[in-house]
Amino acid sequence: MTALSERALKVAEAVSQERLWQRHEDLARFGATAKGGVNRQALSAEETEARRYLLDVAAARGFEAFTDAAGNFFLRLPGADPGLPPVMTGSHIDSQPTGGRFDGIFGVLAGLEVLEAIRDVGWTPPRSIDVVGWMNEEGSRYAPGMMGSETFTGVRDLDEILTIRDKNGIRVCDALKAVNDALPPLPERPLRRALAAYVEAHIEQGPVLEQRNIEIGRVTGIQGKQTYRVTVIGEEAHAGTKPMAERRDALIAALSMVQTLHKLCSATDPAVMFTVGRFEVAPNAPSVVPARVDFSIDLRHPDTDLMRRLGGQFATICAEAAGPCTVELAPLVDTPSMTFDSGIGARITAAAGALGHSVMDLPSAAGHDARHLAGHAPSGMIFIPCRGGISHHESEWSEPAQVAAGARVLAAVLADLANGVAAP
Ligand code: HGY
Ligand code: MN
Ligand code: MN
Repeated sequence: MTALSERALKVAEAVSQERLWQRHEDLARFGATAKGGVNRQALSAEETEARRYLLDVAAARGFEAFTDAAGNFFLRLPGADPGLPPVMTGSHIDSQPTGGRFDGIFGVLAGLEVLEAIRDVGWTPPRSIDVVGWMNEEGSRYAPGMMGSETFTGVRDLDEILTIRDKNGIRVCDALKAVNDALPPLPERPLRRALAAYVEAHIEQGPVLEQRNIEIGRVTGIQGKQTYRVTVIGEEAHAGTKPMAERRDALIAALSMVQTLHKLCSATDPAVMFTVGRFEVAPNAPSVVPARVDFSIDLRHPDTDLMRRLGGQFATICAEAAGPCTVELAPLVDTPSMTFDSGIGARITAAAGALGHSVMDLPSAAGHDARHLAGHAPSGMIFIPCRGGISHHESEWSEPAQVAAGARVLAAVLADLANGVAAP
């Protein structure tokens, strides 16, 4: 049984629910939407101001701040022995266009609260603790998502991501330069830095904890995910004069592809998650036969082999449904189902119990940067409930007590990891 140290309990008790909740209120201002959510796109002006806010808070508490070539940012509580690999926590501050106030940001603010609690108890751990804000986790403005954590861990090359463009043609490197130019200059540290451990706190983005009335989730792993970009090419024509039989209508072909793929995925297994979230028609004019359709595919399943067998059929299905049009299916992401380090998981369960919180094991249906950190250092995730399991929605919500409970468990786990000179 992993016992909790007195030190860990003391740090956890120093977590301030009021301070942590106020920071959530403050951060929700950056990209606030009329319906109470946030639209804080990766490397946007809104994210820049959110970074500024966090840098100011860190500076006021004497924490160090730095970045890396991928645009991740780090807030550090320096440890007594700078030569030891740090313990890392954090998540992302970018959001979906109709995002909520907690997805990603809870993990960053809970990590920052842990640094403040450690400062408040006047302790300097042997290991430094870094709070990271991963660049472009959501993949909304720039696809694919998780660019920052994938580049940090070497899953993706830096050169590959820097030239990716958003729908306005702005490259990642240009957007990143604008962010860096707008903020106080930060030291840059290398990618792939050694870490002693990584622990990410996040809302569940599902209904299980709330339905079971459980306060803390020890995340066992993350299901597999494949994403694709599909481009269907037809030909513009006059809506009034071009005979239907002679048209190369990209919309009709794309709809046939989506319907066929959706039917296959729905019939394969109830746990298959198939989503076409982006569907762009060009020239998108009422009296012009569509000449081009670009759409996204997001496919997920806990069984990697099943997911890959299914995804492996998509190119043929799209080609068969193309009719007089042409189609290109470009794979973007293919990440297998993964499980987290059992040692870190055991510490999460022990900390929750020692702090008097109910806890259960559960897998994550949503993706997280932690999946990539798991191949870099012993990693784990802590979940808190969110109302109705709703996320990627402006009504996403968690209560102050739930947010504080997650931060206390995170504090206890990080304190013990940072106190251990021997790697966990
Ligand atoms: O899509 C995901 O699973 C994550 O919330 N970005
Ligand atoms: Mn997230
Ligand atoms: Mn998300």
